[in-house]
Amino acid sequence: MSTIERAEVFVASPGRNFVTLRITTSDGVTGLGDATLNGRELAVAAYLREHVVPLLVGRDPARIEDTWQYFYRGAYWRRGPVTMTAIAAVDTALWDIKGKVAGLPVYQLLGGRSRDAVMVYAHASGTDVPSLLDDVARFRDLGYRAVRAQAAVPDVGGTYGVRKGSVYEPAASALPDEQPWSTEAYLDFAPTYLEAVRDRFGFDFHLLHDVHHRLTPIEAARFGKRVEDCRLFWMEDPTPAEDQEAFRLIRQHTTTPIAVGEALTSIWDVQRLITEQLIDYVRTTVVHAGGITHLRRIFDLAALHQVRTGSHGATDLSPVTLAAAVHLDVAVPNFGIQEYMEHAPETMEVFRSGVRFADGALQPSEAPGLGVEYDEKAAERFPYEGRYLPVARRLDGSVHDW
Ligand code: GCO
Ligand code: MG
Repeated sequence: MSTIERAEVFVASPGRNFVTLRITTSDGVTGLGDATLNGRELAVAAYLREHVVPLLVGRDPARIEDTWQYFYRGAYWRRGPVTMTAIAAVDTALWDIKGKVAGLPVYQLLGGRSRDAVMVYAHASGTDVPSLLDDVARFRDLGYRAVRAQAAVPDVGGTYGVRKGSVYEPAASALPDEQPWSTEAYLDFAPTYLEAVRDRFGFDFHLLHDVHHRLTPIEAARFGKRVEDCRLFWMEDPTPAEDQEAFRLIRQHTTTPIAVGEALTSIWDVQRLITEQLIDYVRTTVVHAGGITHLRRIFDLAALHQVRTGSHGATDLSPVTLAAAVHLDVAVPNFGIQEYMEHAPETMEVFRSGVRFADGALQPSEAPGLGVEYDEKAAERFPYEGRYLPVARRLDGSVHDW
């Protein structure tokens, strides 16, 4: 029987910080898992090194489900982003290995294709409305069929989602950047630029918007109602999702579709949202929600309740997560859309991925496994640098949800 011989944790910063797990079997087969938790990278690296790797060595790499149960139930302590990201890395690496052993791309192990391609949405942003419109035009010219639009709220610095350089990177400072927030200014301004996008480009493409957990349920309800004529594909994270019940109030007031879940880590965190149809798209991802095994379980629950998938895919999720996501996206019946931002060139030097973009959609690699290789030597050129996500404060100085 083949056994797990080695599991190595790599922490590097090619373009941004990534934590990567590589499992090697006694037959010399390797598998990769992403273990990146933005701004908390070393916590997951330590959890893996201290508490997971010693228990992995000697196990049967073919027993993916059993290994998942062992690290979830066997830890006694449940859920939480650090634990679930570590379990995800193990699970993803074992699917990669299973694919390589079988000589099949992972999507074939998941039941094969349900669709020909995976529609993605791009991130358009602007420091003002004209620059946002230029950015939307650029993505449409690149062939995207779905675009998310975010613009800086006038006179309120540091609005979420506005790109500074060519790559959007919120975790850019050694200590958390403190950014001001005004709900009143946002609620007055955001609907006007979404309308400006529709006025200029019409309705032949999908328009999305990320509220990024900033509103109360009744504010979110007002926002959703106000933008109904923009026919958004979704409004994302209108209110923080710890309180699943809060979404019922939003739902009672607006037909604007709702997407939630990028910061949630287990099926229990989205159970009511899904079973009571309080959302339309579930944004949990491979890396933060326990890997391919657990995410598929969430997606299957979602399918029963006509909730579709819309996995998180910002650049703080490594190309290993993107590859795994695209294998799932192409296979599950209830796929909705996949978030996609191009990684920095340094990132792609270290992660050689077979995922391909064409006509506003992604294709999984046809190579056995996930189709991603990690270049350890190249990664050595990019040492880890501590970086935090920003913190938001209301204009009176109190802390708000970022
Ligand atoms: C998105 C997300 C990201 C997150 C980031 C946090 O919709 O893409 O909201 O931009 O803020 O991934 O690490
Ligand atoms: Mg988001």
